[in-house]
Amino acid sequence: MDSEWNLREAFDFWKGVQGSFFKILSYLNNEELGFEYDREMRNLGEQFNHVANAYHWWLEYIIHDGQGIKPDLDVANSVEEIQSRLRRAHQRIWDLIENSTWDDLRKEYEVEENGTRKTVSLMWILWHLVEHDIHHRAQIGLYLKKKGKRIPPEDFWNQPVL
Ligand code: NI
Repeated sequence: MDSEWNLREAFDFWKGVQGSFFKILSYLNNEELGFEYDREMRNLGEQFNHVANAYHWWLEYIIHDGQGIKPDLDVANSVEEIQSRLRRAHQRIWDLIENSTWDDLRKEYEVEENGTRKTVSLMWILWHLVEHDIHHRAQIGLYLKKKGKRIPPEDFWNQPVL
């Protein structure tokens, strides 16, 4: 594709979405990570863990980026450790983006969903992860609202910290 932008610039907005998880965490203590919305949903700490694990799942098992990091099966229960897990997951996706070209976005990967195999492009996977981040960030917002925990809006939305 003929463009003066590189992929990192094109996905730059994502840095803000990722950064907002760090900002939100900076207002939380370890005890608050146990907040629940209801019994059927992950608690607040598990939400953050799940967000980081999604990156590793796609990069390790589908894209095979060669970094050899599996999703963390144990749940980190401290703000600091969750931030460190998120930082590692984010770095991994930016490593991939930095090393990819526009043409690489068309690369195809096989995934299995409910017993059905389907093919998705790298572009699809990247957008899916962006969508996944935003979906869970919104859920996190609901937990915080339910618990009366206030985070300034400017620190909830799209603050790059990396
Ligand atoms: Ni999810």
